Amino acid sequence: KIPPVSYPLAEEPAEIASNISFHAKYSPHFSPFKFDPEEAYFSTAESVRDRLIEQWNETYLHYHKTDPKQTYYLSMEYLQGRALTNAIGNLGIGGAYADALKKLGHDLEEIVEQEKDAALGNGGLGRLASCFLDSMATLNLPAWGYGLRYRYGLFKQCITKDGQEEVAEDWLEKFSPWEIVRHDVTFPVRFFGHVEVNPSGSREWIGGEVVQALAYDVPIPGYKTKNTNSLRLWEAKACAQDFNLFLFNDGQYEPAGELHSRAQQICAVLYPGDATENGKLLRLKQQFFLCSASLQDIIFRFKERKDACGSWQWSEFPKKVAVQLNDTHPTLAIPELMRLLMDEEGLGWDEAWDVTTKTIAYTNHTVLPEALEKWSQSVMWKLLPRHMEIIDEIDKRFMAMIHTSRTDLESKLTSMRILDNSPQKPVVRMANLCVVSSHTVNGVAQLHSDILKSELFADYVSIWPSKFQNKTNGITPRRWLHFCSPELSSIINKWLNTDRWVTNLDLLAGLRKFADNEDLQSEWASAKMANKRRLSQYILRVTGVTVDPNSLFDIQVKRIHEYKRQLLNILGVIYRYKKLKEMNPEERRKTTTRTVMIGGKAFATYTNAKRIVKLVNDVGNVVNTDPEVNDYLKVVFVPNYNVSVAEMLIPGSELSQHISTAGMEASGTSNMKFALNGCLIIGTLDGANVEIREEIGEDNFFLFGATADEVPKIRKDRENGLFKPDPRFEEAKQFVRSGAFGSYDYSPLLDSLEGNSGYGRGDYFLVGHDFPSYMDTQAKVDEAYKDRKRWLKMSIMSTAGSGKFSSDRTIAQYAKEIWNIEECHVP
Ligand code: DL6
Repeated sequence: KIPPVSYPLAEEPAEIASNISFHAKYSPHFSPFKFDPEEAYFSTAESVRDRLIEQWNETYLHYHKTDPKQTYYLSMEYLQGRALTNAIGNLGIGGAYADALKKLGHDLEEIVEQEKDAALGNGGLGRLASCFLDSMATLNLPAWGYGLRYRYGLFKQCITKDGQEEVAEDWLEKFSPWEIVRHDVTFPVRFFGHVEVNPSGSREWIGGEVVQALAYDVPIPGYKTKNTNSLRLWEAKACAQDFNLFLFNDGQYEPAGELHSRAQQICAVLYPGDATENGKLLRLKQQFFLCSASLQDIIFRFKERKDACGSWQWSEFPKKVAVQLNDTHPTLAIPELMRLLMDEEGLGWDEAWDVTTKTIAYTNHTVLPEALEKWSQSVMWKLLPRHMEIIDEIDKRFMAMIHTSRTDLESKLTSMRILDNSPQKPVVRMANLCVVSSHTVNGVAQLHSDILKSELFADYVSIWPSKFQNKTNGITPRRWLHFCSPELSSIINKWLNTDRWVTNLDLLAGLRKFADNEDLQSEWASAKMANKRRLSQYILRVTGVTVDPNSLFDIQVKRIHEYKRQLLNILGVIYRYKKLKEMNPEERRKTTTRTVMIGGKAFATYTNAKRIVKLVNDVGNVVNTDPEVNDYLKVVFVPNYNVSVAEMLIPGSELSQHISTAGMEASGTSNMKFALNGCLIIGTLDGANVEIREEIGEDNFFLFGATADEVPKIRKDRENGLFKPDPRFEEAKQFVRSGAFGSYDYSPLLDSLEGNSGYGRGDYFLVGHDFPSYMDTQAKVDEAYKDRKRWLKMSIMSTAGSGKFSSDRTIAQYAKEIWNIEECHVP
């Protein structure tokens, strides 16, 4: 036991200032003689971490003592963003810290800006995982996040004259004050090798190479509660004995450290390119590394707690452990749990299968065929021979079940099987493995879950009808309103006469009755204007473009993808620009002035997405420097979109675009963040838009475009030559082809919108089909914006209708309907 420590964790600003100074003086990371904003950030963060550690230790002990059932969320991605504002906000000490820093000659807002985003994810899926962690802690749920500690997370996007350039982002350049390295928590993880049969008949995976998984814990505080959970991130390390001193002393430096450098590669990069065989192998290694280390840890904890109470049985495991797979990336948890139970713990197949299927649940986040993971069987046999034996056996038993009890499905078996043995490319279908082996499968918005049941997983539904659920996504109201827009948050407190909406978002509905109130509208407008001014300054700083805070701020920020249709947005802007140029000054003055902001990263090898980034930048360069038009339209590409940039953009937004081809966006979560901040949505009936529109009311949502049901027929008609393009669409494309935005050859991008059929041709994403209704709806937006009272009412109604989209609601549903866990409040 550690003896008592005399280091008071203070409440008063003067004492907090002394805590911060303590770290500035004694931190081994910096000179004790200077205290610039960066050093002030690190010492502030370290002083906050002290508090988190206190709560985190108490939480661990409480869970250990009470031994509740716990959830383990396995995710290859977390987009945590910055932690300081969130931590002091959740601890309820933001004001005291601001005052303490003032005493030390610093400004909290400036200090917060020093922190680098932890970007260990790509987009919505990773940010969802981070919102879930916040809600799990806030709801006092005994839960852990497990992930990987990538050395380089998501790349930094630089915009050059050629478009997007990717640069490695070193979030650990100095160090992260939020993680606690756990030298006491390590597990071996094996790759390659072979399987041997022991005299007893049991199977053993041996040989190959073994790396150590070392835990780094990031405390996750709940809002105004002592419960502080853990995000455990694994790093791969080789052992000292793997360093070949003999070779090193012989001058063979690289071979001497080969195993070390191979271990380091595992967590070097988030989503290493997988075009090469090496790249594929590395990704698979990452996935297995996460699954194996996490399950060994989970089993260790289960046994430790059980052993302390006397005799126990493995059938109790699912009563203490719920494992949630965040998409198929951690699918290998299934065969790894089977292996650990059978080969290490000595269970038979049936018992191990029973435990595994009662423990594991799977969330699907996409229906896009290219995103449904399939791993080459030969790569899997090489890297994970024992797991392939297990997967093969699961596949055989599934087939046997169909042959004996569901002969009506035999004709579907080829596509339902886990193994696709087609001779050209035998693969393992990870989604099928998840569906067969999980007790619950869920989609992330009602429409998406319906599509899973009626299309992607329809054949399985007839076998296991109750396995399939919907859990509409949500976002944490703390980060996405309370902390990122303090002005709007205070207005809501005032009009609702409570701040309880921060943990009970349904209370926002109470704003509805004031939506017409002129006083509220005027306060609302000033808060929005303050946020727009702040955003304008940011835009000027990062792009050099001056934007008018009185213009309509129209924002689309998300990963760049053809199905998300940033191309529809920019073609609409191009048409608007052309019309503005054709108008006389009097006509121009009557238009609604807009600032269109588009941001997002394109995957490094996704050529059409990168062309879209370039096009938006080229359009911006022309429009923003055109003196005839630039008082009425500005086009800004916001570089390096990430969580902290979102926290600046979303509060300042008035219109945001969620315009994916219907049926293709599983949910979307930025739509929820924008609506919560009183931003109106122009969108298709896709993903969670459907539910957002239901909640905030049809009159407050600018709807356009084909519905998911209509899409197949529209594509078919087009194949049959029945598509008649709108003249406005043709004019916009022609304008780009004419070279109006420079000499770059956009024809491959525009050609994808021509022709009759095919993915990547024939306008698969229906930009042309939806263009006219999009433009007509944009004209309605322009009209609505001119009516200030109406717009403000719609804005208030958007916030008021956002209660459903709290991740607290989503997580409460997971806890009750999938995990069967209960709150375990640290007293
Ligand atoms: O569920 C979180 C998020 C959804 O909001 C998005 O609609 C969905 O595209 C995303 N899915 C993924 C999965 N991989 N892919 N592609 O990122 O999940």
